[in-house]
Parts: sequence; C-alpha cells; structure tokens
Amino acid sequence: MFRKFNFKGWLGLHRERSVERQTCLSVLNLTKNTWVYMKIIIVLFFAACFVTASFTFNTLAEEKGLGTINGTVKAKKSKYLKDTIVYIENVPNAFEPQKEHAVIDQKNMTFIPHVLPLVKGTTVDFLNSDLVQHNVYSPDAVADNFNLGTWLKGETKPFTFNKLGIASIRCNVHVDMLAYVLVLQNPYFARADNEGRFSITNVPEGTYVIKSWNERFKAEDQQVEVKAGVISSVAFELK
Ligand SMILES: [Cu+2]
Repeated sequence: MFRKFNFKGWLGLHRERSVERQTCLSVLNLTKNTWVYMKIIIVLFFAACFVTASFTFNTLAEEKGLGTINGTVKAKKSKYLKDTIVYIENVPNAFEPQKEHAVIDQKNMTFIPHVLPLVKGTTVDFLNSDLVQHNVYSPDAVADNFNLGTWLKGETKPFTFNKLGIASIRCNVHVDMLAYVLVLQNPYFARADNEGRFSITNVPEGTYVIKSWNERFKAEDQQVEVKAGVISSVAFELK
C-alpha cells in the first residue's frame, strides 16, 4: 500500500531543481548586465559620433578657409533698423543662384517681404493674395523696367533678376505699394535683427568691402578681413 520512499531519488530531484533555479537566476543576471552594457555602448557610440562630426566639421571649415563675420548696425531709433541688409560687395568666385524660387506676396495692399536680398539669377514669383487685382512693375533698369501686368488672387508671375543692383518694385493700381529687391553677387548677406545684430557664416578667407543697405539711412562701407575659423567684427552706424 505504501511505496518505499526513495531517498536517493528525492535528493537527486531536489539537486536538479536547485541547479535549474541557479541557472535561471544567472541567465536573468546575465540579461540584466548585458542590457546595462548595451546601454553604455550605445551612449558611448553616439558620443563618439558627435565628437567626430564636430571635429570633422571644424577641420573642414578650416581647410576650406571659412570664417564668420559678426556685427552690429546702429541707428538713432531701433525702428530704423527694420529691413537693413548687410552684404559683401564682391567675393572672387562665380555663385549659383538659389534653385528654389523666392516669393514676394501682395497681401493687405503690401508687398511681403518689403526688402528681398538674393543672388543674381534668382527667380522671384510675385503672388497676389488679395481679393483685389494687383500689378507688378519696376521703373529700374536693374529689373529691365519690367511690367508683369495685372492679375487676380491666387495667381503668380515670375521674374528672373539677372542684373546686379537694387530694383524698386511697385504696383500701378496702388501707388503706395513698394518693395525692394537687392540683386547681389554672392550669398554672403544677412538681415540685421531688431537689435541690429547680424552674422554671415562660412565666408571664404579674404579681405572684403562689406556694405549695408537701408531704405532711409546710409552707413559708411567697412572693410573686413576674414580668416579661417575666426570671427571678425564689423560695426555700422546708420545716419
Ligand atoms: Cu496693388
């Protein structure tokens, strides 16, 4: 009726279970540790990538001989700074115009933006976003004295600026509407912010004449020496 207790068998089974439990625990520990190591490796990998990328970027900038021009434009009143553009007059190289068309919108009887700097050869799409008809023309030779005609809301007409200089843009339906397109030789230009600060980056090494343009005021041209990996400073005063 009673089976004989097999002590040896019971001991063997107990030992086997104990070994299984230990194996289970060590596998868990191993998985836990492996995940921690993986995390450390991932963090180190990204840190190494970041350091290498920034080092390469700096080295390339220095190899190509690129520098930065930081500066300020001062005016008697800060509101006079609006739409002030700073640009290098001439950089000895041929520069491609931007491939994407720039846009000047006509909205609420206003050209937006009021001042648009671009590289020679860039096309501007003139858009009408108002419910009324607008016209677009320029009385200036820089823009071949163009007159694109008069059109309705939602339509655009393009014009490519192929001559260096400053073109005023007008609408013959609304005589108060006015904008300016600055057709520049190179892409090294910047718009001064509300505090008059500007920054032109990745400028090739060299000594340049740097100019400012403002609708109402003028500042003396400045000379700037650009050196690889160095920030040069320029200050303008609008009068
Ligand atoms: Cu108009």
